Amino acid sequence: MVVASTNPLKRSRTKKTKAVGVPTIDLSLKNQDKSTLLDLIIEACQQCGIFKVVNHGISMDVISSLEKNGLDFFTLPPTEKQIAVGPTVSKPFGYGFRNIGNNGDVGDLEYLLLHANIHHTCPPILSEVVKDYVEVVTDLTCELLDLMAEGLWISDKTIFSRFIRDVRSDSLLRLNHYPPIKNYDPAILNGSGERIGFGEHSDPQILTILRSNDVRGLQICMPDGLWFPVQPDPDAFYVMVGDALQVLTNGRFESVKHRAIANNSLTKPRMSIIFFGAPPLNATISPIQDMISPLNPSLYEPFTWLEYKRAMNASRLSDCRLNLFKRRNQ
Ligand code: GA4
Repeated sequence: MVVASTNPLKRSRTKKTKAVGVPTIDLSLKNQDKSTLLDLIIEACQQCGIFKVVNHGISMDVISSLEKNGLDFFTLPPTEKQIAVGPTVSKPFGYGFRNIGNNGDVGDLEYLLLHANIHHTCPPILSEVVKDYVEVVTDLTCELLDLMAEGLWISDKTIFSRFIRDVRSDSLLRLNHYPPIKNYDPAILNGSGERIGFGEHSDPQILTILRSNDVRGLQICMPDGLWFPVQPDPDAFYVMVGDALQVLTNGRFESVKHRAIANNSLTKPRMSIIFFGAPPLNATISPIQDMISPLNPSLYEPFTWLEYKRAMNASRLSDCRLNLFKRRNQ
């Protein structure tokens, strides 16, 4: 919902309205009132860095098949999960449990991290359903990025989506499985005593497309630092601006800090399926020309996606990696 008001989720420098909660974008508007759709998308990206997409056109069969096969995978005994992944898959890809990244982050979850374009990172028992899902979610990501470019009045409408369409794109797919509560592990309580499923962070990539079952857990950080719970909606996708899109738009869009609270259900697992649309490793990321002017000089030094990944892999989840690439002389 976007309303005229005085506070929450404010991010833009120039906006007269401010968003409350997570805006919903009805993608079917593209056939009826495209200019309203473009305005709503830009408003959502500028003010919140997150929106929910309904009427996205992705078949529920493709989503349910991946969800079912994913849940079956996580139900396997631990040794069989490793066997199903196969011996050739190496970190960070494959099956993970509790440990996130290389630098001591932990959460109450298990996961599969797959490369969207390097097929051997996917357990063979999931490869068909993953392939189908990646195909449709890539199309949705690119459609949204093209709408963003158009809404920003950028003449080259595929300037963002070309990174994702590139066959060398470093896009990822992640299945996060948050088990129902069994016992409390004190190591996963954060400083405020909350049980954490996946700690606070912004996504490093260009665009994130998240779908979860109907178990709650996702939260976004408001400008005042408070956490706002995002209602689960299995029929919709949540779209989040990533760090690379923040740089490409020269800070006009801001990546959204989010986290997942550990599952509070006694019986039902939470499962999220997350696509991270990323550039190829050798792509240079810097503010695009249309976003730079004497009044809006470039805020970031150019970097390659590989350099950004190195910075990520050396950091903790909650670190702000973009600070490393901010221009200092302004
Ligand atoms: C957050 C977004 C994606 O899940 C991810 C994560 C990655 C990982 O799990 O290996 C990172 C994290 C994520 C950013 C900082 C580093 C790297 C864990 C971590 C502590 C796959 C990604 O691309 O960056």
